[in-house]
Amino acid sequence: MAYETLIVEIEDDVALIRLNRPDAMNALNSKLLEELGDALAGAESNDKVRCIVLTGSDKAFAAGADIKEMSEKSFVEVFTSDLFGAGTETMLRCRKPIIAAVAGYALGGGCELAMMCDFIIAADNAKFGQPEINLGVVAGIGGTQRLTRLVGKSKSMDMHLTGRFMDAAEAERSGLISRVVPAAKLVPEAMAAARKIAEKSALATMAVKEAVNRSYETTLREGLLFERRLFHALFATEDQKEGMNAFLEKRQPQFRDK
Ligand code: CO8
Repeated sequence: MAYETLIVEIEDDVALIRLNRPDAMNALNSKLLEELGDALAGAESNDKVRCIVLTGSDKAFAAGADIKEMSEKSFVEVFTSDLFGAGTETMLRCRKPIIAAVAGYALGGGCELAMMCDFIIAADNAKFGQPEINLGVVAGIGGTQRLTRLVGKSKSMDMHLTGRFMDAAEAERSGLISRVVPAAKLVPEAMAAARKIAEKSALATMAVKEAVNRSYETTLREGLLFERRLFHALFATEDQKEGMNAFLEKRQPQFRDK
């Protein structure tokens, strides 16, 4: 399907979704978020897709919500339309793993979008920030909550209150991202990680997502119980037998998502 604000390619079991508003540093407007929701729903229901990579350009993953689009809106308009709320829901519901591949700016809603993915691989030129304070507002799609959980209160407060940017090295040190790679290798590296995930049993990758995400929502005791039950439940699958037998027989497993 052709989109106005995205380029979507499917290759080797991986959907590569590229944000594509080059004139506006990939700022997130309603159209882009609507199309992103559609592309993610399409990837989720497509049997040929086992993992998703979300990326931008080499200059910007996304420089935030579209300031031009929202600057004149009233409280009633943003409240009643649930501005950006619905557009991001599909991403949170997606059961297939999503990797954010971030080069350049990931600011405001762009940083929040990256944090909504399952993990972030960044180019060495990446810059993360929550500069909404400079616009007289605060983050609105999870920045105060997710950044705080990822990097801790002190650094999160620093980022939100000063509006400063964090480079890739600081982001890796702080736990915001999983790895830093040279800018030219960003998409190949993210695609390689996605292909590796695509080789696993989808039953196990879904279980990983559910269990890790649950750690944000519940107590340690409940989370440990949830994880143990998922572990037990996977013994009802053919893929568990295949995975363990393949190890014992010193061969590669052939998972069938059964
Ligand atoms: N919105 C709209 N247009 C943008 C945005 C944006 N967020 N960011 C950049 N652009 C546009 C610029 O206006 C410019 O367009 P034009 O050429 O037509 O003037 C073009 O992109 C290139 O930008 P610059 O000339 O500014 O490029 P620089 O290299 O000088 O600077 C920066 C790049 C640092 C990224 C700079 O553009 C910048 O600071 N952008 C704004 C960053 C920002 O404040 N982001 C936060 C936005 S608010 C937000 O994300 C809230 C999310 C939660 C909403 C939830 C609602 C419920």
